[in-house]
Amino acid sequence: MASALALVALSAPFFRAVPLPENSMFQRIGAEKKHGNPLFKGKDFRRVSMTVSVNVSRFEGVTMAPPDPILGVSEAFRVDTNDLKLNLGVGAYRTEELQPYVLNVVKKAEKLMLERGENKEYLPIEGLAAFNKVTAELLFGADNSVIQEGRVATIQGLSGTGSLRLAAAFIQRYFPDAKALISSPTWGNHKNIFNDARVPWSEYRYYDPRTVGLDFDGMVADIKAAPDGSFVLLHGCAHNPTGIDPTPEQWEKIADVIQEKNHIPFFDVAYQGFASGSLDADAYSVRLFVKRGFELLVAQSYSKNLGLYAERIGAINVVCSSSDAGTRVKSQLKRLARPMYSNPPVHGARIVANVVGDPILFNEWKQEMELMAGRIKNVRQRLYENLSQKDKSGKDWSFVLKQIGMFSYTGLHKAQSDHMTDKWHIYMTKDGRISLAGLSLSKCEYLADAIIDSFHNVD
Ligand code: KET
Repeated sequence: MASALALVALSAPFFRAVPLPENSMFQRIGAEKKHGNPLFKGKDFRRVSMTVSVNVSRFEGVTMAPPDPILGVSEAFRVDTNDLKLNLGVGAYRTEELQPYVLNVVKKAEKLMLERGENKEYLPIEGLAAFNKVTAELLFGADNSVIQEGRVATIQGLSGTGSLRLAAAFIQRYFPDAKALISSPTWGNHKNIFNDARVPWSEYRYYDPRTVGLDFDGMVADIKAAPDGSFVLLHGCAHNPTGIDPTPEQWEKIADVIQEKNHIPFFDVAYQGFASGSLDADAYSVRLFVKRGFELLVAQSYSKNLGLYAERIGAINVVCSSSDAGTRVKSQLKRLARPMYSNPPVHGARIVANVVGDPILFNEWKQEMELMAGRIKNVRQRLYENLSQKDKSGKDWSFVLKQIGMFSYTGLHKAQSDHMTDKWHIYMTKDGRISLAGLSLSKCEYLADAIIDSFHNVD
């Protein structure tokens, strides 16, 4: 058992028999007392502290946490020394050379920021005003009546995750009897977020393995069966992990049933611009619900579309039926944020405000995003061609082309996904998801061989 240092407080009488070394903590404390340190004045100073070596950790009861199903994959990838290794676990964009990519518009915005010599003062609890303004406009459209009428409560969050977590805390506090509904499957962290915020959740059907498509009837039936007034978590676009989105007609029907049940839509928008390459097209679902008059929540992230993963920049927007309600909601979101992280970081917020708020940089961003989305579409196409040419079994791989966004949901089960890693050094999540953003054209053939082998040879 590892020995550890522990700080223990013990009563002085226990130490009578132990000779104190010169200069020990006790002697110094005693000396201070003798000379009348004002801190100890008038106190019976019988309890003292010392550092002792013990064999049993105070944290003995802490068990080992399992690795995170997504971020843990990157950790495992890092320690693999095989040259063929490929990280298709986390949804992070790489260049054709499989290197991380910092967008040119981000570099330009940072240069501007440096030239202006902006300070590092605390932001207000709700974040940078210029960021909050442009982020809501980007999402809803600047001319949307909810913005004009001041009905959106927007506060800067710690990227998508932090914004979702803050919204979950808000739900727990103001709707303690409400339940969240999440798709089956969904991004793994949604469950953690609601669990930690103590919001009960259940799943609605979403993915149909038989068609490798949307189980629309199941989805509608489950949303209908949920208790009235539930929060329905919806992926705004590029559903993670399946890459399958409802059609515009299906979105209308989903809105019908949510309205009928008095549920509250809660959108997670982590891929605006990444699904289709167009910021407006990818905001379709959110804007449709807003147009239909719903009060709703939207968490936003700039990790993927601006490549600001480590800056932790995003927002939570709550659309309310009146500006008065919006003001009150915002005040409560701030109240929740203050004891959690006090106020958000400024750097990423300034980058977004500069890029989205400047017409020239904004246009350059759109072009860069089209390039990124285009590269993903190219590898998707190439992977499909390699799979269909190489697999002689007649299996239909066309679902790869139908899915959108960063990911492909291969249909490989856990043992097959393990085989992908163990034999082929291809790192992916155990639900069979691969991030095409981490794939290059030159690696498609290797990946196709690995998928075909794992699919046909592992039960
Ligand atoms: N929502 C969804 C649907 C999502 O896929 C992610 C990230 C996030 C929110 C949060 O991202 P943030 O960086 O907090 O803004 N997904 C990728 C990374 C991760 O798991 O953290 C992923 O699925 O690989």
